Amino acid sequence: MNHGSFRRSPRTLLIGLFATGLFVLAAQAAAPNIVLILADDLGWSDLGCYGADLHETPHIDQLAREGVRFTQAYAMSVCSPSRASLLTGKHAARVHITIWSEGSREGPTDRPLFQADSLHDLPHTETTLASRLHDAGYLTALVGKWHLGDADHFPETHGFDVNIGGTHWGAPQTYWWPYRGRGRFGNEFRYVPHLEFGHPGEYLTDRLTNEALRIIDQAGDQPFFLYLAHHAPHTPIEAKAADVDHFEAKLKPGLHHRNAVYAAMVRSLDESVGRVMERLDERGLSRNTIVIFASDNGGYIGTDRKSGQSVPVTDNAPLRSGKGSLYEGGIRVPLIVRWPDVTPREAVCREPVVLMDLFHTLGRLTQTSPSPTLPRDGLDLLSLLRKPSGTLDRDALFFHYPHYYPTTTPVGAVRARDWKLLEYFEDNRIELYNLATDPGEQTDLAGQEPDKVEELRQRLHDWRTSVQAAMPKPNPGFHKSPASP
Ligand SMILES: [Ca+2]
Repeated sequence: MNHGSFRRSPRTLLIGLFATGLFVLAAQAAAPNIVLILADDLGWSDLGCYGADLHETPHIDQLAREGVRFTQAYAMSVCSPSRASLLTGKHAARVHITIWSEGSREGPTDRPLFQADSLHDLPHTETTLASRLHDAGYLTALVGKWHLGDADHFPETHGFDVNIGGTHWGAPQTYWWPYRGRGRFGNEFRYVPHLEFGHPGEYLTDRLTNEALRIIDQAGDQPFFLYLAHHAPHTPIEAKAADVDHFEAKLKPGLHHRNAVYAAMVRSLDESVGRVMERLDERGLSRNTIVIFASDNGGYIGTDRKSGQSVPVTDNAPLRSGKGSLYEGGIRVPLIVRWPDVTPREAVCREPVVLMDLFHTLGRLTQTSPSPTLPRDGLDLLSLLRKPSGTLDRDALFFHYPHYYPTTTPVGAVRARDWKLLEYFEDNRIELYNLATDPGEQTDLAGQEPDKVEELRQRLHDWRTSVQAAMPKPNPGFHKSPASP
């Protein structure tokens, strides 16, 4: 029997391997880099291209002109849940991270409900976008905020080759080097690791940008995933004096935004985006780099009294409320995607999307399928990025915040096309809004639309069951004051 036709000579094998190697190299060279810039607590209307008046964001506005700007992008309502869902492609309720890490340890004991259980650490059973990209040959780097667990769950354990600054803390003690001190967070001695060598007057947003540029410079020919997770403009509200002076001088009655220090923080964030884009240009990488800009939750509408300010940090108008809440001001965020050869220029997309969609969208670059058991809580947005006027095959988006915050009591919500239903868990109160006619959620239609209420409430309950969402429990020690209504 002649096996000759099945046998390869060593020389043929060598040529085959060489060709395969070239193919792999070619594929790697073509793999686009990813720069994901995530702002912390930046509100939906905080950017020039989203209608801000006091704030100035020319570089981010330019990025929007070069790609697609989403007007109805959603996140979770606070930090850690958004970051967990973005990195895993799963809903935060399914991952069981529904409040920021520190908040999971202890909730209020003087309210009608005990908050739901929420994990402090992102479990290692989850597969992150970083691990998938790492396995596909990417250099993966986190620069900035992590907020998904203690040291044994730091970015290095979740697929990141490089971690600069990531800890379990959700905010820096201060934006000024050496980024540490005492007092602001009770007895906690917060610091930002890996930034020990700096100089007095150095500002955190600038420093993180320097570190990000270094990653771009050092990547060489390796495709990279740079997750630049800025702390700005989260509290403490601190900014560079010259910028604060600039915005103080610009303040006048009638402006939507009124906090000059916050405006200055947003300017530094904008400059960071400008510097990253400039460096990509200088290194000839712009044509092969996907740049995404987003925020992790709605703008913070309280005041930062510890920084000596009396005006609210920001205002998400025309949207209602802010960070923590499931009204639009708490969950709708800016999202801009610039993907060369995919996104058209100056495009606006009005289709509702959510940050965890990015996991499924960017995951396609790994050319591997995620585990078949991975729930499809998010969708691949590629078709929408190519044609921003298109729609997605998705009936509804769900939200779950079974915790307290100054803007809310424990609550769940569903958005189905133009309808939005909120269910407050203390008393099962329902509110219903039509976002097409009432984007500010001012007119509760629950009493007028009983059928719609029943339909959406049932969908919300079914969804919670399907993801095994943790719920708050009655507080037996809570007694309503006899004087209260
Ligand atoms: Ca946040």
